[in-house]
Amino acid sequence: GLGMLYNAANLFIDDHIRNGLGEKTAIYYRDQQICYRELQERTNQTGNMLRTLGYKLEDRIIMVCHDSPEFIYTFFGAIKIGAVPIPVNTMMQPADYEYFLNNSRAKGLIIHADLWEALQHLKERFVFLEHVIVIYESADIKRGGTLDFYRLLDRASKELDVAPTNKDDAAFWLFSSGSTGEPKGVIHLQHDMEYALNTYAKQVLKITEDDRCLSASKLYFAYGLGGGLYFPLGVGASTILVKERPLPEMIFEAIETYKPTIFFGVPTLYGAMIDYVQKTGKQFDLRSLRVCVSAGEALPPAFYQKWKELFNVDILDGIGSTEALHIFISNRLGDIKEGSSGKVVPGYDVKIIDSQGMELPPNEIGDLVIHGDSIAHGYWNLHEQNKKKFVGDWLYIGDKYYRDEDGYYWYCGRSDDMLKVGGIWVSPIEIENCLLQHDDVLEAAVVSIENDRNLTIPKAFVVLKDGIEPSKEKEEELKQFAKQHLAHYKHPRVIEFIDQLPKTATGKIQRFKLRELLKH
Ligand code: 3SK
Repeated sequence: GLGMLYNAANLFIDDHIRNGLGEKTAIYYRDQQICYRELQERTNQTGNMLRTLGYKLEDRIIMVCHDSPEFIYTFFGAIKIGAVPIPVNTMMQPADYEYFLNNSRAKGLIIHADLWEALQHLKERFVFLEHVIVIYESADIKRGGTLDFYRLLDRASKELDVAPTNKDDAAFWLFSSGSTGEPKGVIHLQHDMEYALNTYAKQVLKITEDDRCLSASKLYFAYGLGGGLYFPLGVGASTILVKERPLPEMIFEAIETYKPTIFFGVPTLYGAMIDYVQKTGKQFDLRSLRVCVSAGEALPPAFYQKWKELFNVDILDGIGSTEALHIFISNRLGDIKEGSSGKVVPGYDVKIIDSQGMELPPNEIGDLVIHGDSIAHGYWNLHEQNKKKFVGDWLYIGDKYYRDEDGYYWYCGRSDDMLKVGGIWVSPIEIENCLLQHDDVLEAAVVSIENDRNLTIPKAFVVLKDGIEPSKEKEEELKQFAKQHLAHYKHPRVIEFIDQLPKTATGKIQRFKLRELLKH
């Protein structure tokens, strides 16, 4: 009656103990080395803690966690009891967490103490929330009205019976930013991580038990979740976790200290790391790396070349999506076409289609659609958007692409207005809404532009209210305002004042016209 049982926690943790890897280091974190046996025990304790609190199959738990061992205990502890963890971005504003909690109707929130500090005043607004479980570090001051993660964990059993899930049960969600400005809950199933592991990680990266992975992209992003969590754990390898924001110096230091073999970054970071070396003249030893990975946006060929010149290691550029879970088109070791996203990853099918859905021949630009078994079940509670995005077997990525005669894919821009900054989706509407809160702003429209290094940055066109004069000072003031009210990476780097915005008859802003304006 229960069908074929399948639970991702078995594959990514328990099987390694059965296979004799219990004492092997699974996680490097600061001065700690956590072996697979300890990882299993802590994961089991987390599952038991949640079960004792009443969590059952399908109960959702929002995780606002730094990249740390507790992230992994919580993620797999919840999955093992059939509950559904939802890791979210730790850089958001309080109102964003209110949205994540209420939209998902999560019963639980597991959160690091420093992040709870900024959020606790909104507690009354989290209408479905029953438990706040706070992860304290030694220096944190404890607060009342919440549960203490480690106090509960230490009381819980290290043995845990896995829930009777099957491969098509929901395992976890990730929130992906939407063009309406509202993030969408992407529901991933128990089998999705194994599929991405067996395709991209094993066949393109050729990951083995001997690898050590370091992901600068955080675990709450689909890209970081693979690189920093279920790729290494899927093959009994090790992951190196860094809690802090990924700045060049810190990443260089982490590579020299922990000696990863695979590094996952985004173009903006590769650019910043190259700059850092060129400006400071410092030298770093990155010889432990056998391959670097880039995703999030197209990697400028100059970065690939400079990185190779400085460190003698290749960067493999690829494209993935939160809905697809990980990378489905990628360059290969020994087969790199600079500037392209590479070729289709085994296990995925890709088509480039016109507006009628007809497949296009090589060198013609169209919409990218893909097929493969790591694709999400769908968006939570978004019936209309699901019909457009998940069409039969095909996932509409929302990017314009063409394929050359040799089978390499070339990125040509977004199909809609979303922008990707530093590899992270940003909705123009969110930035516009923020600017509109400023007393002097009448209208705003945001588009992406490329900076002098071909990286995407947000640019805002602003119409000022009557009587307010455009000036350099006003531009600076608006930028500061946006910085204060938005996650840092979202603020518009450039602001141009104009008299009016192009609009449709029904008053919708035509951002594509602004993009065209920029070309001339
Ligand atoms: O942005 C990407 O290319 C990507 C790669 C892997 C997983 C998820 C995403 C969004």
